[in-house]
Formats: sequence, structure tokens, C-alpha cells
Amino acid sequence: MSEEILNSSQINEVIAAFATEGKVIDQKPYGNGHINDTFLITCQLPDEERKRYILQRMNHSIFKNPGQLMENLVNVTEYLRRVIVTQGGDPDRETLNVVKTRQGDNYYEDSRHNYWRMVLYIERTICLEQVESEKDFYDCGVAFGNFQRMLADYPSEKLYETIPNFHNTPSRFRDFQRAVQEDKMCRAAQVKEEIAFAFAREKDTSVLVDLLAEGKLPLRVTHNDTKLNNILFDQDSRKAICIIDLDTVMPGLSHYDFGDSIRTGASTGAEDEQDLSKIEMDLSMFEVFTKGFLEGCGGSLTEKEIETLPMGAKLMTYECGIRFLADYLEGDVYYKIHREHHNLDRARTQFKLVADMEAKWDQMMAIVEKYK
Ligand code: ADP
Ligand code: GN1
Ligand code: MG
Repeated sequence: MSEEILNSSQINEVIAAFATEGKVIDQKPYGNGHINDTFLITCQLPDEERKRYILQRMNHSIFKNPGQLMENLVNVTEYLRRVIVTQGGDPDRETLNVVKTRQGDNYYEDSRHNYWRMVLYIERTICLEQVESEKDFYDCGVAFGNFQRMLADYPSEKLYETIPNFHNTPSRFRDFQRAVQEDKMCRAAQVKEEIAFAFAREKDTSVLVDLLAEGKLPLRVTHNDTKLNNILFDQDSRKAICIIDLDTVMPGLSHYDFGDSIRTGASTGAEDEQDLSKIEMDLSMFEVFTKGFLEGCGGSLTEKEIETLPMGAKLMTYECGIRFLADYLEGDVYYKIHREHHNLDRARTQFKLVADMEAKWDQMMAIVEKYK
């Protein structure tokens, strides 16, 4: 998505609105998120120490109500702080810490109606784009499971739905169908195979929402965007310490968090890999994450939830695929792209993963059965 390009003097003006410490000595674009514009800000303190901050322009065309989004973020992180302290953890490293504006607000609206927020940069951490070892991915499972457990008693009625129907796969399918019908960029004819792949799996889209409607799966407070680069590892201990990107914390199914992690962490290649022979769903990674996630959830998942986790992995991957393909058909208006056909490449990796999960379905089912 391409909003107005920002220049450094505009950014300096925005930084000045926040209650940072010291003198700003550097600011640069940062990270690989697909949605917000992220900057790393460095300030020099009087004693030669440095303090760093993450400044983000929230994507206002995706998050329609930045005020509600920030209220969620502040409430959830304050709640997590209290839980982390009770558990003897370090709340400055284990959750995000919002830096308010000099006026005391949670976010800043600039004169061009861009919405900005700031959090403390968590020092001595690493953010991975791809899993490097089974241990890393097991740790991710524990951390995402823990996140869900820590928020188990959070009053969900206090959470705004920042993106309605975020993981409602049938609704995502209807959006995809509309994009195919409208075919705004006249690209549908070139991607017939991918469109057919998606249409052939329409009946799967409602499996989880139907179980929820029938009362067979519980609604929980979930993160909803548990891709690998939304977790920070401690540089020294290599432990997964902090879950970030809390914009979509909303009521959801545990499958959403499980599935989106499998989609990214158990894939043998990058989300935008062009050589599809490099893309598979690694069963050992699937297993270590399952083990970690269930441990992190502290035994709270029901038998039905556990036995349907493979469907969470498949549907989150499929849903992501149809979202990328819909965006390609609509002219790349949602996700940031860095090359032509980027969204198509991303959709293809997701569909390759879905096909591989279907081929490995019995083994995936046997793994979750083992941990039930
Ligand atoms: P997006 O919604 O665009 O994905 P994120 O909030 O995930 O935005 O931030 C983008 C990237 O910035 C992350 O993947 C991570 O690398 C980095 N990042 C974000 N917040 C922090 C933080 N508090 N400390 C360190 N790195 C961070
Ligand atoms: C986006 O914000 P980021 O890059 O962590 C998207 C997710 C997708 C993901 C695909 C708010 O996540 O839903 O699964 O890209 N976030 C939003 O990589 O749409
Ligand atoms: Mg992110």
C-alpha cells in the first residue's frame, strides 16, 4: 500500500511530538512489516548513553480507527505488564511499552492526517524472518502459547475489533471472489491456475467458524498475526521474549495463532520465495511448535481444539494465499510490495504450502493426537 512518501523533516516534526528523552541523532526506516511504516529513532542522552525508539505511522486505510487501536494497545500492554511482573518477568523487555506524546496522548495526528505512535525499542533482541533451528521454533510456540494464556482472563468486551472479520475465512473468500469477478487490473487470465486452486477449496473455509458457531470451539483472546517476525528473541539467551505487533489482538480461535505461526515458521522458504521447489511444510517444525504452543497454553486447550489445529494451519495459510492473490488482482493496494508480482509470488508460496499440508495431513493429525 502506498500512502504519501515521507521525508526526514516531516519525520523529525513527528518525533518532536513524542515524549522522547535526549537529542535525536538518527532516524531510519526499519523492519519488514507489510502494513505500518516503521522507523528506528536514536536519541543521545546527556551522559553519552543512547536511547532508541520505534516510531510507526499506523496504516489508516487498514486500521480505520487509530484511537481505538491505540486504546487496545495501551490496555493490553498494561495488563500484560501486571501479569509479567506477577510471574517475576521483566515487563520492559517482555512486552511493548508505549511512549506517549508530550500532550499525554497515546498517538499523534500530524497536519496531513497521518496517525503515529511510538514504543520503546527493545534492545539486544533479534527478529527472525525465517526459523533457524527447531529450538527457536519450539520457543516461539511456548511464547505464543504463553501470550494466549496470559490474556486468558482479559475482559474481551473491552477490546475493539480493529479489523472486523479479520480471520473469518468465508468472508475472506467472498472478498477474493469479488476481486476475481471485478478483475480491476485484468490480471485474472494470467493466474487461472491459482484461482482454480482457491475455488476448489471453498468448502474448507467454513470448517472452523462453523465449529465456533456450534459451540464446539471456544472464543479466546488471540493475537491473530503470529508470524515469525512478530516475535523478538533475546540476543544473549536466544529465548523468544516479546510478542510484538499487537494491532490485531482481538477475540479469536487458538487456531488462528497456531496456524499463522506454522504458515511462516514451518515453511522451508521465505513467504515470497519465487522458486517453489524450495517451499514445503516441515513436519519436524510442525511438531516442535505444536509441543511448545500446547505447553505455553498451559494445558488450557480442549481436545477438540487440539485435534482441529491442523485445520488452523491449513486455513490460515489458505486465507493468507487468497488475501495476497486478491490484492494482486486489485492492484496491490493492501500489502507493501517491493517488486512486480510480489503479491502473486506470495500467494503461490501459500498455495504450495497448503498442497503440501494436504499431502502430509495424516502425519499432522498423528502429531496433534500425540500431544492431546
Ligand atoms: P507491521 O504491522 O508493519 O508488521 P510491526 O509492529 O510488526 O509492524 O513492526 C515492524 C518490525 O519492526 C518488526 O517486525 C520488528 O522487526 C521491528 N520492531 C517493532 N517493534 C519493535 C520493538 N519495540 N523493539 C524492537 N524491534 C521492533
Ligand atoms: C500482515 O503486519 P504484518 O506484516 O505482521 C497482515 C497479516 C498477514 C501478513 C502476511 C493487519 O502482517 O494479516 O498474515 O501480513 N496484517 C494485517 O505476511 O493485515
Ligand atoms: Mg509485523
